[in-house]
Amino acid sequence: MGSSRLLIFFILPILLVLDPLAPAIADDQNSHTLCTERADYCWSCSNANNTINNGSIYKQNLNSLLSSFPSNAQINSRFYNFSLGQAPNTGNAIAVCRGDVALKDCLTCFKDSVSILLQNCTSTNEQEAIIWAQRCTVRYSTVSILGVLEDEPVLYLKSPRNASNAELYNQVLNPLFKNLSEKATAGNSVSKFAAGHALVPVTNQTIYATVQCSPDLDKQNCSNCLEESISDIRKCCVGVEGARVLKPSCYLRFESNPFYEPGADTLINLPGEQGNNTSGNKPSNITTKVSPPSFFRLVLSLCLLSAFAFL
Ligand SMILES: *[C@@H]1O[C@H](CO)[C@@H](O)[C@H](O)[C@H]1NC(C)=O
Ligand SMILES: *[C@@H]1O[C@H](CO)[C@@H](O)[C@H](O)[C@H]1NC(C)=O
Ligand SMILES: *[C@@H]1O[C@H](CO)[C@@H](O)[C@H](O)[C@H]1NC(C)=O
Ligand SMILES: *[C@@H]1O[C@H](CO)[C@@H](O)[C@H](O)[C@H]1NC(C)=O
Ligand SMILES: *[C@@H]1O[C@H](CO)[C@@H](O)[C@H](O)[C@H]1NC(C)=O
Ligand SMILES: *[C@@H]1O[C@H](CO)[C@@H](O)[C@H](O)[C@H]1NC(C)=O
Ligand SMILES: *[C@@H]1O[C@H](CO)[C@@H](O)[C@H](O)[C@H]1NC(C)=O
Ligand SMILES: *[C@@H]1O[C@H](CO)[C@@H](O)[C@H](O)[C@H]1NC(C)=O
Ligand SMILES: *[C@@H]1O[C@H](CO)[C@@H](O)[C@H](O)[C@H]1NC(C)=O
Ligand SMILES: *[C@@H]1O[C@H](CO)[C@@H](O)[C@H](O)[C@H]1NC(C)=O
Ligand SMILES: CC(=O)N[C@H]1CO[C@H](CO)[C@@H](O)[C@@H]1O
Repeated sequence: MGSSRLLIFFILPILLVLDPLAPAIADDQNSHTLCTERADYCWSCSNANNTINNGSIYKQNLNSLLSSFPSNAQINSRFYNFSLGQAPNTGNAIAVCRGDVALKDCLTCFKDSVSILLQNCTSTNEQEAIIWAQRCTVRYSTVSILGVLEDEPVLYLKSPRNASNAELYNQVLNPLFKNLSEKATAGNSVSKFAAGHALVPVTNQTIYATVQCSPDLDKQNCSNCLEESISDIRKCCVGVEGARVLKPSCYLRFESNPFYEPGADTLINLPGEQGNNTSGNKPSNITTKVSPPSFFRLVLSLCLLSAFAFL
């Protein structure tokens, strides 16, 4: 119930073009999304004028919650959920590390992410926030978020570089992500992650990709979240060499260079007909239509270096 109310403030699909020529940062009245250079960290804080709870008590709970975690205590998992305080002022948080990242690096990522949230989402009106780091995700809310499918806000990050043969490139993306999604979805309650690469026929390019669900999601919701994100690529990111679709419950990413730990890599052999352009996935014709305006309430660009960031 509370969550549907909060949803109002979180319906913002956002497109970030990693474009050095577009030095604009946009804000919405109800939430704002910002990225660091090279999009190592992107975060979104909601800005609801709160009537549900006592903002200052909630903020106190949240600050204690986030400050106490991650502690120097042993870190033995890539997934944490924690809550503090009494309803309706409870702070609920979830932290998920990318499935291939070493535990000690997860701790660093959690710490850095929490620090950015504490410094950047400071208003007592801010009831929910999420930060997507390259190696982990941390989010919090007044309402319980554990096991709940949440696909907003959405953030699309695009490489400024075009794929050299967009049609062939796109033909590979779909089956590659389908394969990885099945693997991630079949994961367990602490990890739903998959990484792998596939070869683009003829051009001999390699596409590296990862998918991940928040591991508290059940199989069906994980699958739904990823499926929708895969189809989002057609709306946001066709024809480019790399992109990320970032949501609270799941995310995916592809690049023309490896960006995950080598140990997590697998070669994904796509169905045999991939090289035959007469059958299988037809390339779509929307390669040049980058952002259908009706779909985005907000389009923003960042002043970022032209190189897409890897790790
Ligand atoms: C929030 O609501 C209060 C009372 O309803 C109002 O006085 C205040 O101006 C509002 N603040 C913002 C930022 O809208
Ligand atoms: C919130 O709690 C603080 C501390 O208990 C109190 O001073 C303040 O008046 C409360 N605010 C509202 C809007 O209830
Ligand atoms: C969430 O945290 C609670 C309290 O620490 C714990 O008991 C529970 O098992 C956790 N749930 C998951 C899915 O990790
Ligand atoms: C998926 O998530 C929704 C809430 O987000 C929850 O009600 C539902 O039980 C979950 N599972 C399935 C299979 O839909
Ligand atoms: C394709 O790429 C592989 C490794 O990236 C390389 O060994 C091979 O020679 C390339 N083949 C062609 C035809 O370019
Ligand atoms: C994914 O690809 C791997 C390697 O090519 C293959 O063994 C596996 O069966 C595929 N999984 C699915 C669900 O297609
Ligand atoms: C690809 O097409 C050729 C002829 O165009 C056919 O001989 C071959 O069997 C096809 N390969 C697959 C995997 O369908
Ligand atoms: C796809 O078809 C075109 C012409 O229709 C041909 O030039 C090209 O080599 C084919 N590609 C593959 C991978 O078979
Ligand atoms: C795709 O584009 C090509 C040329 O740009 C055109 O001939 C073809 O009819 C288009 N296909 C569809 C389904 O729109
Ligand atoms: C990439 O492709 C789009 C549309 O096809 C074009 O507008 C843009 O200039 C291209 N960018 C580069 C860097 O080639
Ligand atoms: C926009 C903004 O407030 N950015 C700040 C976020 O927090 C970092 C420190 O973690 C500051 O350096 C930024 O200025």
